Amino acid sequence: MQTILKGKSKEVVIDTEGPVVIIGESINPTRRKKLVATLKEHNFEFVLELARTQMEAGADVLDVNVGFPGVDDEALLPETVKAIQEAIDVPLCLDSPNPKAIEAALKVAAGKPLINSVNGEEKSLQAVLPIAKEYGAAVIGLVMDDNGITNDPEKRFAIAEKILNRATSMGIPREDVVIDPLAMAVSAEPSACMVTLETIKLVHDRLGLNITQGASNISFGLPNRGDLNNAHMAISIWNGLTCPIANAYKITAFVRAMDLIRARDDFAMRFTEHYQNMEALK
Ligand code: THG
Repeated sequence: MQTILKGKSKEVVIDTEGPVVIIGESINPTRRKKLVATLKEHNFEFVLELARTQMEAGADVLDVNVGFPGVDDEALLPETVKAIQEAIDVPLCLDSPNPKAIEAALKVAAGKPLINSVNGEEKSLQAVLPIAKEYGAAVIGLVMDDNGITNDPEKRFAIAEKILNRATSMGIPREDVVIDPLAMAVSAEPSACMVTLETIKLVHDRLGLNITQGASNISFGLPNRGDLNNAHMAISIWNGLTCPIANAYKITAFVRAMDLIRARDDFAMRFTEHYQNMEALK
């Protein structure tokens, strides 16, 4: 299954049979005071710096989230999208809980973006899927619904299937639905990782869709987050995760290793190239 995203001209293929695609996470105001301060001034220099750093470090797609208290994201998200795509040819992942902000961004976005996100709630399905259809965008489906978040992988799977069926019934191609199994803090819920890993397996085996997840959510509140994230990432990829939302700076070397081990990087070309790129940047 191939989900094809596009920037101005650059095409990125998320392929269930191919190497891992990295959706760079760093354009997100969480813990980034400078990003909030510069966005408030409509100064996009720092956004571009974050974007370029993610690309150099191996990101294929950039997640763009400009959510902070008091923001008018219906104005700021499209402005930010324009600023990035005028400078960099990259497909974007438009990250907002506000369907109006997503639509405003789709109006100005180049190519074919990925909407982040829709979920199984009736209100969300009705607001977001028609927009995805109208603009020809791909969409991430979060496996939660009007009953909230369940810890039963079969129930999470059922929500993924519901989102897929609603999307295809509206004419959205099935390959343009990417499922997020909802990675959450294992410090708060002992079964958090197991539920997510099992959900990935069910979605991969029964639906064959591409799968994303926040790569650092599970380690929230714990020390040594890198090792924990990587252990979870290895099993996630093995079970069918294809396009994590992650800090490329921290994850690329690891996913290149996973691709090499899984025979998705002949003669270690990409593994070696990444190492050389990082040496050159030192
Ligand atoms: N699923 C989907 N979308 C998402 C998430 C998800 N979007 C937001 C988030 N989760 C993924 N994006 C980020 C962006 C920034 C940070 C984490 C996730 C972040 N994390 C560090 C921290 O938590 O302290 C700080 C910086 C760092 O270590 O690099 O900044 O799950 N569909």
